Amino acid sequence: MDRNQYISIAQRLIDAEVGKREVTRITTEHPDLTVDDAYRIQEELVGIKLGQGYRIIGAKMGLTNPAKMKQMRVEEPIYGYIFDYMVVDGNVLKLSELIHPKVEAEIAFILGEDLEGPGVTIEQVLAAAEYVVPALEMIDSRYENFQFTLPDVIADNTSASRVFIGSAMRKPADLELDLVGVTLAVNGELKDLGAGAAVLGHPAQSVAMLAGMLSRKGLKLKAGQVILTGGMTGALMLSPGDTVTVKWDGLGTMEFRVEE
Ligand code: OOG
Ligand code: MG
Repeated sequence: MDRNQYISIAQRLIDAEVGKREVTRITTEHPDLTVDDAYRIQEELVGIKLGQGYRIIGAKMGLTNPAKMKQMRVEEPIYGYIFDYMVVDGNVLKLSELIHPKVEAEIAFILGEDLEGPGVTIEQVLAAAEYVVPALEMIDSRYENFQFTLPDVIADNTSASRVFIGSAMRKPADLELDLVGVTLAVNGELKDLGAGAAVLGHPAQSVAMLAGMLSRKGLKLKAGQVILTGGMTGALMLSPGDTVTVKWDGLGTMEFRVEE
């Protein structure tokens, strides 16, 4: 594959996002697409968005949860980028802006210092992190029926779409992040639950691994960035009228309403 092909696939995925319509997954047309190709497409997609004036505010890890890896039938974590326009202000999610979003409960880090891999440890992540915050990630695959292979979802910026960032800011040393439990309820009914340990054994391990993956590209995580570590729960489909309530140990409660 050459750069022009990467760019045209990236543009197709951006058009799907902006036009709010599903597209056929790339591997239907390109069955030999590799993970490396996929990150090259993702880089072009990120470049196009930066060229449109959007800003990267951080990064996300995905498929860090064994339940999720099974649900999506893949074997290794993946990363993508979070842009400024993805952050939702307030407590309403508008379905009309998206394709077929699902919600995940996550733990996020706000970095106070740069983090450069390889070989980053959990302790180094905790030391570099200024705050830990709760976050709700809305993933919205641009592919038909939310179905994809690993390279497809990497190219699609790992389904990144929207995020609610919680207001509880805690110092990492004040929490045992692997033991933090979370419950996710819709209209008062418990739908899923999880714990920090579901994220690669410890959410900070996810950031450490991300720093390692970025270092292979000569990149690093930067002070001020927010890093979503991956779903502690499965991903839950949303319907108009839903009220989603998520409670974390030590990180408070977040709630939002889903509208048409
Ligand atoms: C890929 C993104 C998964 C997570 O936290 O595991 C993800 C997807 O399932 O669409 O964000
Ligand atoms: Mg996620």
